[in-house]
Amino acid sequence: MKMKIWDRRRECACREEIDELQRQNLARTLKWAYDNVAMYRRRMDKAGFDPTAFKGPDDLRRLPFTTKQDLRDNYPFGLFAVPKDKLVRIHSSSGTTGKPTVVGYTRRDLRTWSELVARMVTAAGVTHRDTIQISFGYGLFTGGFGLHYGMERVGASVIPVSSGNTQRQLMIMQDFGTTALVSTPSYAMYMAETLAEAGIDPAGLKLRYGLFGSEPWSEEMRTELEHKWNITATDNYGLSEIMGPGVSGECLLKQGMHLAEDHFLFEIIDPKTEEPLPAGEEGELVITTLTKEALPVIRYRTRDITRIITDPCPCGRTLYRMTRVVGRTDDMLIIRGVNVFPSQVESVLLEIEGTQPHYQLVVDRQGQLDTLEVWVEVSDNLFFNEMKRMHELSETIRSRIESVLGLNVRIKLVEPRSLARSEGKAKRVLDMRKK
Ligand code: DLL
Repeated sequence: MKMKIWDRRRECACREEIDELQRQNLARTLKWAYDNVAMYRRRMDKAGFDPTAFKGPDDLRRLPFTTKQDLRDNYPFGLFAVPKDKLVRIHSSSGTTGKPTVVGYTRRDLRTWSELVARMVTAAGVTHRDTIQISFGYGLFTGGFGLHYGMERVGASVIPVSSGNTQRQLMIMQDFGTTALVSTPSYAMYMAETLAEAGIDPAGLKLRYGLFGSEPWSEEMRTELEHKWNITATDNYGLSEIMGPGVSGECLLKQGMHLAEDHFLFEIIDPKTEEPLPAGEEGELVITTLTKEALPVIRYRTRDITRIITDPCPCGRTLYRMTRVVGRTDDMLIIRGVNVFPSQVESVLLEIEGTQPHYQLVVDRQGQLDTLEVWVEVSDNLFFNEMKRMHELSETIRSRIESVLGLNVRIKLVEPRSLARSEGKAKRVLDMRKK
């Protein structure tokens, strides 16, 4: 397979070059943050850290982490390193609890962002000949605009359809000849279902690629989406506090997401002890920005659980990769002492015939113990079929989850199309304990 590389010089740089670039930019960022952001100056002074004497990434470990709470505490612009007149864009997280987190970009930051998204989408197969349907929300969320400008940078024809109005999405896809769909995997699944209901054969569409991200999804979900849409689907990752989409993304070999190591420094820590973990171990991803002007961020705790792959990728890119994110530490469920992420349950469910990729996890508490009930939609034909097969299916799911995840859960099979569909990030967990 011949694959285009957007920025060969950077993406295929040798390790020494990347290390040196990181060291230089890290030194600059630490000084920049010290000189321009009161919180970082205070923290570095307290740690006895002199940014001008900085030697290399190992020194960084003496600095405390930055958290989402720090951004909230400095709401809205307290962590910005530039005066407001240097900002050319402001985004923000949805902020379902408390104040949202606000992020800003200078003109140069926006240029870097488009460049990194261009790199990421090129790795996922997109070229200037493609027609891109961006079904991420446009607005304060970084998904819509982030992908938009990166795709334009590549020279692709961008359709900024935004999320929602699923019927119209399909009409546009057919009439405009969309070749790549950009959305969350859960919304792509919902669209695929609407497609099937409308009796449209995906083989008749021009669609070739799906670039999915912004929420955890399993390898089994990828297989479903590729099959339902007749496409190649890749995963891409990012977060607004660091930049937005474009922090990492898969190439067409689909074996982990190449990290933009020339613009960010990645560490993996044990989320409990907060100690750095050796290369290759699974833990929480911590990111330091290396070139951001408006909002430099030092050792940001993403809460995302992943692993860094240092083996060379056959695509030729030398940038390290991260594995699919299993979930956020905040979304990890602890059920009778077993730690589990919704995406792990998803993997098991989707391997079982008769179930649909629509499910919800309901967590409750009985006495001191948390309980988990898995609601899963069954296929049309099965639902209207006899009870006996329903019981069998329910028992198959229960025992598979028990043997794979070591978790004893209750299964509730529900009618096709009865669970809520998502047009953005899916809400997989319904937590009754908080009610
Ligand atoms: O979701 C940025 C983005 C937009 C990435 C579009 C990719 C595509 P936030 O809304 O700030 O930003 O949410 C960031 O979403 O910390 C992860 O928990 C989760 N997340 C993002 N991408 C992935 C992914 C955008 N590929 C949070 N797999 C992150 C799993 C993801 N989780």
